[in-house]
Amino acid sequence: MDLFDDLPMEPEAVALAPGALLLRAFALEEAAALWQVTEAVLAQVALRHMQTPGGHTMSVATASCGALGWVSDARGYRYAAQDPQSGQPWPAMPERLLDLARRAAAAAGFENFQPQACLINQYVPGAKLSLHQDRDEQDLSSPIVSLSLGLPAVFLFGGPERSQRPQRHRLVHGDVVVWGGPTRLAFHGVAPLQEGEHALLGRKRINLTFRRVNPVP
Ligand code: MD3
Ligand code: FE
Repeated sequence: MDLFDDLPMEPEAVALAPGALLLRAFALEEAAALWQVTEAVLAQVALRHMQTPGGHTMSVATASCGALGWVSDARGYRYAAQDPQSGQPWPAMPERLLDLARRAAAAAGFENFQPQACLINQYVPGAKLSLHQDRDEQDLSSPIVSLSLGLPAVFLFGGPERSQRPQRHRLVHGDVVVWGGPTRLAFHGVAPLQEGEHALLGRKRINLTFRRVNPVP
């Protein structure tokens, strides 16, 4: 139980590392509206537990919106224009989400961020994301913008080497992080989600990541 969860939070920017900026409470005032449009997306596309190339089933459930979506199966990780489960294009990225991602990127010094994919990760208590790098995008000059909604999580933030012991950072409802520059290829993950009940989302955490996949022409 967090005794301070109901107090209004001042937006605050914390540099986690060169190129990684935690914008605490950046989206807090509009979080309910952002969750509403996310739920509308999730009415159009199924969350699913992807298979990793190594044959494991992810504990995190995933879906995408935008021109491209992230897919993992026995063949590997990649971005695809269609949902392999439905054969249909992914739902459009809601303007409201795109606008949030663009404002956050700009606040971190990345003007004119043009994400092609929004990956939606759903965590229920116990779900985790093992340490990994995000290297399926060809455009490494654009940042990744992440928005946390619902239950808090402990984000693990390592270095360029998997062996480096990660820093731990608590991410809560309404927090936004912009990952760019030197940290774009850092190892990172999420510790197993703790049990809890969020006033708006219930017993889960949703993380949205906005990604540019192909270089901007
Ligand atoms: C740091 N998601 O989907 S978001 C992922 O909370 C992923 O669901 C986590 O890692 C989540 O790939 C973390 C924050 C994040 C996203 C991408 C990064 C941090 C990053 C790329 C490089 C370094
Ligand atoms: Fe990642």
